[in-house]
Amino acid sequence: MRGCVIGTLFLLATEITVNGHYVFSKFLIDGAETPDWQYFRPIPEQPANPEYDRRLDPIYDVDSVDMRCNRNGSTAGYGVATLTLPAGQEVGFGVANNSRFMSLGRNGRIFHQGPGQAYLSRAADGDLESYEGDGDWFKIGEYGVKDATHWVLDQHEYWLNFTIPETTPPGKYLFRVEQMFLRDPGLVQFYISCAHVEIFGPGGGRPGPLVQFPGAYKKNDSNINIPREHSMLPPMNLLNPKYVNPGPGVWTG
Ligand SMILES: *[C@@H]1O[C@H](CO)[C@@H](O)[C@H](O)[C@H]1NC(C)=O
Ligand SMILES: *[C@@H]1O[C@H](CO)[C@@H](O)[C@H](O)[C@H]1NC(C)=O
Ligand SMILES: *[C@@H]1O[C@H](CO)[C@@H](O)[C@H](O)[C@H]1NC(C)=O
Ligand SMILES: *[C@@H]1O[C@H](CO)[C@@H](O)[C@H](O)[C@H]1NC(C)=O
Ligand SMILES: [Cu+2]
Repeated sequence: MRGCVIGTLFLLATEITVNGHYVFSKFLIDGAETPDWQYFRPIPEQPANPEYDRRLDPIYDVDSVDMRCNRNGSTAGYGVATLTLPAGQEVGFGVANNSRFMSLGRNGRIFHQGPGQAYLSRAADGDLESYEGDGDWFKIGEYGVKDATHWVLDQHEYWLNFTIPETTPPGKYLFRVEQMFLRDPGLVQFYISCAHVEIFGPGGGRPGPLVQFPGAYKKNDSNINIPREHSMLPPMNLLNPKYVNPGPGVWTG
């Protein structure tokens, strides 16, 4: 009997952990989904675990190089395909549908509500596969606060959408999506992925402000080191003071 109870508790705990995480791996372009990982830098499944896919784990350390493109992502560009996109295109970021956990019924969704943003960084020499993301990044969109108790990005959405600014200089870019679960100070979860895109269009814009990863965020920033009653749990108080997404302002082209 005791074993049974412990077993049940263990299963519950495991489910909560497994359920709550996700990883961005595909685009939605004009209603069509791209295959998981085709244009996204892979994340090592380390150590391999048949019960749980560790690629779903978020990044916690804002000072880590993994803030660029997830675990080992800055050097994971080899063999990743590049998606050609016109400036002005709207693009959705979606999370992997991990069939191993289908029974839990929440796969393919962005499980946590919270802030989200997207950044671009150009591969200066045009070689995206070897680009480590150590150059400049600019923000092209963000999802913030809707009202005192709601985020614009609600729980269990499928797609996080951004529009590539019309005057983005043509070229090859890392396209970085980032979504946050403001769980507790020091335990903020960052869901980050980088995709390879080539943008074409008239250009002419001067993107900015420019930031680097790591560096753009600090552990003690008020939008990262934030008490739960001002972020995720009642009374939330998202407007008092108003939550401001981390990083630079949005460049709209
Ligand atoms: C990821 O990077 C870490 C630290 O550099 C390294 O120890 C590890 O072997 C890498 N893992 C893979 C699968 O490349
Ligand atoms: C996820 O994959 C399973 C198995 O391939 C499929 O039945 C299901 O419809 C998919 N769900 C979504 C949201 O794509
Ligand atoms: C993103 O766009 C898709 C397709 O138009 C839509 O279904 C979805 O609700 C949008 N996501 C958000 C968070 O608004
Ligand atoms: C961050 O805040 C903690 C707690 O207030 C403090 O101990 C620490 O020195 C701060 N770190 C930095 C880098 O400011
Ligand atoms: Cu989670």
